[in-house]
Amino acid sequence: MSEQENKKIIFSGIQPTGTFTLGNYIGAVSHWGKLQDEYNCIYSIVDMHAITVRQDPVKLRQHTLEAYALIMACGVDPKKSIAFIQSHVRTHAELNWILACSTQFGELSRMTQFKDKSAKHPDDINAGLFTYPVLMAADILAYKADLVPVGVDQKQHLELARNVAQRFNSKYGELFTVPDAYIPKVGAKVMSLQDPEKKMSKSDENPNACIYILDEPDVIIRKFKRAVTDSDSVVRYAEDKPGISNLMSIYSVITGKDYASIEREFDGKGYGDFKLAVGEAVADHLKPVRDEFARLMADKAYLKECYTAGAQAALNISRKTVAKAYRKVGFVDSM
Ligand code: AQP
Repeated sequence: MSEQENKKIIFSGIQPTGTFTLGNYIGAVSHWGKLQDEYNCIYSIVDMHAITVRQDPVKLRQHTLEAYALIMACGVDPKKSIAFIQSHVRTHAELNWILACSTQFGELSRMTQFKDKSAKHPDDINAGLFTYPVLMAADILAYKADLVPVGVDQKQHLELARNVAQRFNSKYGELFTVPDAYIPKVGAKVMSLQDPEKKMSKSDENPNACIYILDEPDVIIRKFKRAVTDSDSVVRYAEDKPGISNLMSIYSVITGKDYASIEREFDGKGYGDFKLAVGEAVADHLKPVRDEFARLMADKAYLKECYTAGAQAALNISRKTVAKAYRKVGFVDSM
């Protein structure tokens, strides 16, 4: 990343908990590349967040490398942005502790992701799952990010990061930038293809519920054909048609067409034609991502070079913030 002081800073992260879904792509990662010229962008594969849910260590290592290659395949250029793996940069864990001491138990208890994930993993409601939003605040505040591109599901965590930043600043004096969410207008919450009341999630146990961005074209088309819709057969965006509305928002983001022109395009045609069109459009759109991913994964040495340089650049920025935070809370200088 070139040091351009006048540009705003963007931070965003993604967990290496599996291959990215179309939800991760449309809601977050597809925007990352486009933001690189206008902003100073910092992107992270947040492996420390991933272990709040039990992971197979071998798979986590593999998914982390793949996630790094995937963000590049989706448009992140490590020469324009800082792109790194979270556990490589010690300052995230250091700042996490400082911020944890400015976060209230009550506010963490209100986080819906904690409630959802504890219900999903009742045998492993660990402290890390509870304090996940504090680490996320550290990720963002360490770089004094102005903007955080996220899907709607992360809005509550971002609000908490804002509160923690403000609380720290008023207790100890100005240090952190209070970040704003950067939420896409369409596609901020892509829903499951099998249960359109639920968001599409990497870790969904039903593979038909998600489009993974590395799925083969025939798999993508088949999953869209099986998508749950309603008993009506009119392609129309409406609150009482969550399945069709979800497919319409996906089609709209991928093709750039608005809802009115999609309704005209499929006027008099059934759901079958529409689902096929969505499947084909998504499969075509993702082809270059799949090709670039395969090319990058074949060159592990280059990936390593990129994530090593990214971690060094991230550390250079964030250690200054952590050093200031340590001073402000009253820790004695170590050297
Ligand atoms: N369905 C979605 N629609 C729009 N945006 C989404 N995001 C996630 N799901 C959708 C956005 O993707 C970014 C990275 O998310 P993450 O991996 O850090 O965590 P997550 O939100 O918990 O994503 P998943 O896919 O649901 O992962 P698992 O299954 O492991 O919990 C975020 O910006 C998020 O808003």
